[in-house]
Amino acid sequence: EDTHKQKLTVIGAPIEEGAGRLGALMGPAALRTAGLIHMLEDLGHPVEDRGDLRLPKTLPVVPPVQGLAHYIEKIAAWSRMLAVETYDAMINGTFPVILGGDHSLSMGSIGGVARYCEEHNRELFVLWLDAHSDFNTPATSPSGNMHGMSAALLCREPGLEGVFGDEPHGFVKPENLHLFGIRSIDKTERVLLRERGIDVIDMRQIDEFGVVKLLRRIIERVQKANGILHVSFDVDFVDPSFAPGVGTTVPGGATYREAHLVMEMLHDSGVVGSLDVVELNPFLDERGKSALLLVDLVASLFGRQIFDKPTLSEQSAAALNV
Ligand code: Z70
Ligand code: MN
Ligand code: MN
Ligand code: MN
Repeated sequence: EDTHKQKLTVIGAPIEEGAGRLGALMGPAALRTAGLIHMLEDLGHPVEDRGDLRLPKTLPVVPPVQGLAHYIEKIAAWSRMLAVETYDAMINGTFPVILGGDHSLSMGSIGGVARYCEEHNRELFVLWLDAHSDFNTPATSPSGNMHGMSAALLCREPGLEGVFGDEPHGFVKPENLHLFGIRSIDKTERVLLRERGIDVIDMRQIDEFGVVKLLRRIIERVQKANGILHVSFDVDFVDPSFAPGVGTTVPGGATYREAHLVMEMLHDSGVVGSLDVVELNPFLDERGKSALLLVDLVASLFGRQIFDKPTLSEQSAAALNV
């Protein structure tokens, strides 16, 4: 989980059926065009690029759900495939980086990471950087779009068992899920989040306390448990003025510097073991702006610094009383 020069397995997941509009399919291609792989190598990480995965010709049969879950057969196929890929990457001692693709892919990517953690007795924590809480089920979802259901599935909410069927995957303990940057929650979704006691760090809290204090608390939890932190980065975590290339823009997101600071702190923490980069929609982007920002943010997560000293010296910190 040390993000310092660890070997990375990059997996492209061109999936868009989980989102309400088309275009996220082009996400992996845009991230590659923006220089993601070269950036990772320049930072000193050996990279195994598995390329972009493709759906199998035959999709799994999924029993009908109660409610709405569009394209569940395709989402199920992707989930099963991705869970195998991230599990294998971790078994091989590498750090899986999944390039989306819409956020439904996290059912699979985290499903595989969680399976690894369960089998190796490691406590899994998830940091969900997003404007949305993605905690709908087919019964509560107003849209039926499955990218709004991935966090719920991972926390064992009922109604989505057919996604994995009998295929191997793990779960996330609801108390280990940290939603961060949230500013859009559906009515029934809110009820579910409260009932399950999910940690929802919304933009109001970020305004009031700042990302540093709020994120430190999460990082310290993971460190104390000697856990592994999966980071699921939805582009709409960032304010649309900096990252317009997303299907659903929600104003009032993280600033350019807040987003970088989060990634820089995550790097320094040494606890991150896997990463999703999701919801980039190059069709809606402005001259590659969002793709380029994402590459820079991922660079911060993997150790790029503005200057040698990432934090204040002890002396300066004492002088500033921080
Ligand atoms: C809404 C739903 C969502 C992302 C939109 C929106 C979900 N809560 N997630 N864009 N990334 O349809 O469930
Ligand atoms: Mn999302
Ligand atoms: Mn979102
Ligand atoms: Mn199952």
